[in-house]
Amino acid sequence: MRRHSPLETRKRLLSEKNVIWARQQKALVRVKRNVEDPLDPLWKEQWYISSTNPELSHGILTAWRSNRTGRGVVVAIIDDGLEIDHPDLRDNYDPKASYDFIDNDPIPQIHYDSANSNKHGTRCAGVVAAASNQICGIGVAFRSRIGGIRLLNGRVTDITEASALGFGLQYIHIYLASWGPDDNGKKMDGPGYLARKALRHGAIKGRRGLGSIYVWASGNGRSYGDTCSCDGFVNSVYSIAISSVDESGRSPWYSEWCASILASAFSNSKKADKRVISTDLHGKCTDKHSGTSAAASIAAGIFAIALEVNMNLTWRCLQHMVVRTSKVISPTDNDWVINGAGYRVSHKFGFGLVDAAGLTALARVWARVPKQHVCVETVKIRPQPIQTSARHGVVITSLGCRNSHDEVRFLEHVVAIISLTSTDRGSIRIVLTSPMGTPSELLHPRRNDHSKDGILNWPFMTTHCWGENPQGEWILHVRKTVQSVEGILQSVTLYLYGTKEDPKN
Ligand SMILES: [Ca+2]
Ligand SMILES: [Ca+2]
Ligand SMILES: [Ca+2]
Repeated sequence: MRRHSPLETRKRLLSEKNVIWARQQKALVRVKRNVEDPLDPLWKEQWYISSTNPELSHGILTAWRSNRTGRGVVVAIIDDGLEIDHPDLRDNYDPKASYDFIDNDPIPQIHYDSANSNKHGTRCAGVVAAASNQICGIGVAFRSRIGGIRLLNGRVTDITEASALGFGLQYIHIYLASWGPDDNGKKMDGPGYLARKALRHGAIKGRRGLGSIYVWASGNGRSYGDTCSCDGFVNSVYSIAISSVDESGRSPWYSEWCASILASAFSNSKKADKRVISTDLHGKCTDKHSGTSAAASIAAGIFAIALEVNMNLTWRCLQHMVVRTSKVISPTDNDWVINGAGYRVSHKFGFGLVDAAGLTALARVWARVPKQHVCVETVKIRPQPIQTSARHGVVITSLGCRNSHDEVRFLEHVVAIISLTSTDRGSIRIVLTSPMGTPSELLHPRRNDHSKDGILNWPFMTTHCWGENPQGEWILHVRKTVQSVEGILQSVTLYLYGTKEDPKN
């Protein structure tokens, strides 16, 4: 049989009365859009970026594939300084985002000593913004700009901390802070009067009213029995507290737990080969960055990527998006609960592993959240002895300030300001249960804390009621774990942050 040419075939087909269209099909060139593997020599060890297991991944490669790498976003590391001439940092170093609050000069260059004790800020910076080149590894947001705000390694006062937290509010987008009170499991400490004001001022006035983003490491003191609910920086509604997850999705031995953690990010575990790659002093690289500092640095890089997608996100938009998109890890861990708004949340992980792919997808379509309201419930309680069993919790009935201009129907953060006396503070446990039945452990017993100072107006914050309706009975259980300890619960005030309108996007 004679073969017809394609042209003849087409003509014959078109001559048939039932054929309206005919074309010869050709093979087209279509190339998969793979990200070229970075050339940085330590890239092959950057498991926390390159993981493609969908259940255990930050989704950073997905964001990179859509060309989101932090371009145009400025991140400042508030720490012990920065090796500003490090070959893997200098291209992204931004002097306008930098200041030295120890020596009061504009250059945050670290001070060297024989122990290399001031390497922390340089290591955090590399995780965020080490350049894409043939040196060390690559940062999560490798096209963001990085500043150093030198604060540690010297006498720090409230006014210095406040100045650092308020530096460059209209220029810097994200501040990364991986420090705080000693994680020895004894301290109950946080920002002083001025630093508290600075955090609030940054959230309200920073980024021309969109609000500065403060990313905070949750703390490394769990082996000392410490909890991040005793760290006032972590407890602040204006900071995003990040805890650690190891490569298998578990909470590592050092990572503190508390109800104010918003989300988590990868960091080291017991296995020596699973640490975080970064820049180190003297132009070197390190594969030993670790702890919740490394996790918070990864999160700050991911937030820089999200801001590149949408520079109009407010500080609250970003928190809502983290709640919405973070991934449940270790799903069988028995600390996860499903709150009244349907979110899974945990004292170890917050809402889960920060997801760059989810955040960038949501950032494209996100509509700004409604105005924030704060409904304050001042409770009249008779001072009452703290018992080992707390059959009678304190009941706080809230209408969510219904029909007032403070009305809250969709919660964001909840803060319980509590005062109590105790002959041994470390034996106190405090649990707040929301009207929709979600328990937040506001304080767990700490074996090293034998303070007799009690607790005076401490703001315990929980993220766990996010999205719930606050109307109904809140129940506060304060217990002691040791019979001989004496204590009296003196006062409780609830601050219910949220919106009257549904913030669903
Ligand atoms: Ca200096
Ligand atoms: Ca590099
Ligand atoms: Ca701590």
